[in-house]
Amino acid sequence: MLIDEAEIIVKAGHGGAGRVSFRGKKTGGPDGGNGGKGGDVLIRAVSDIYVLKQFLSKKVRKAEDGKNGGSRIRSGANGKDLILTMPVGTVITDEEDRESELIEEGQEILLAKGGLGGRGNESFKSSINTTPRYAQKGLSGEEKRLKIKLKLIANFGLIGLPNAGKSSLLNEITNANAKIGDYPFTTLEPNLGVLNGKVLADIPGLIEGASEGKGLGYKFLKHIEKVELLLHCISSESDDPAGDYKIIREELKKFNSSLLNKKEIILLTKSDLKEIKIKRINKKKVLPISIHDWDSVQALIKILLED
Ligand SMILES: Nc1nc2c(ncn2[C@@H]2O[C@H](COP(=O)(O)OP(=O)(O)OP(=O)(O)O)[C@@H](O)[C@H]2O)c(=O)[nH]1
Ligand SMILES: [Mg+2]
Repeated sequence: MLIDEAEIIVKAGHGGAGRVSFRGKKTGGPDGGNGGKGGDVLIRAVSDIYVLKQFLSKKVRKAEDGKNGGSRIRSGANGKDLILTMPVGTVITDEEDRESELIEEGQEILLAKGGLGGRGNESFKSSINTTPRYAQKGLSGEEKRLKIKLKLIANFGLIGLPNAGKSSLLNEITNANAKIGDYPFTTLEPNLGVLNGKVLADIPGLIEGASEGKGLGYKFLKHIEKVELLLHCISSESDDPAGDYKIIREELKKFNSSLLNKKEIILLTKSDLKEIKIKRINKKKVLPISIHDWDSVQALIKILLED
């Protein structure tokens, strides 16, 4: 399951306290060291779209506190930064509705700043006060409540009637693990998968009358409005593949006629089940494919990666 929304609390580390101490009794000078800085909380963008699932169970994340200062002017160690990974395409919104977005892999954004460490008594020594008996506490780290949303823009969109084999293909060529079933409307929400950094969206099957509210798929067409290429799946088992094709095109047109101008590949799926004689639909070449025919799957992958 793809987690594309989460609410989390991040806490940067508390600064360590400064120390009050003095050198051996006789010499007596102050030697308390400073506290270390608390760790920051950052995010780093990665290409794995599934990493947000870490926030299902761990919603509160905290960076390390700074260590307290020691005697003999030893500073406390700084707390370690906490680096959270989130996918490229994640939008983070804070409580003041300020947004930041992860745009490219490796990008880092500071979410919460660690608190400064307190100064130890040695640092307050002056000609006026040679034996200060005080030190500072460390400051607390920033704490933020954040909303996280993954806004994916798919490169390729799988469309077709229910049961055409869309989700099976998605699973075959990407890291997705979508539910498959030998009945219509197995897919209830869009599934996403990644093939060499390109995102493939699989939406619930469309049926005739989808634009009048029949079936499920219509409202999900928004997820494929921006794709570069449509993968139109038609089952080889169909008695009328060209008719199936027309039904879907008609619904696409009603949703947004510009969808008809997108590049598309017509896939005759489950080609292992029936010998295919059709060469073209709507004057476009069709590509027979079966998840049980490795060569046919590789041929599709090749086209997608060249695209
Ligand atoms: N023999 C064979 N069966 C396939 C192939 N691809 C899919 N199937 C079967 O066809 C059925 C439907 O597959 P799905 O991938 O769930 O179809 P879908 O288009 O995602 O269906 P919806 O989500 O309901 O729209 C399942 O029983 C699959 O096992 C194929 O290449 N060959
Ligand atoms: Mg499906």
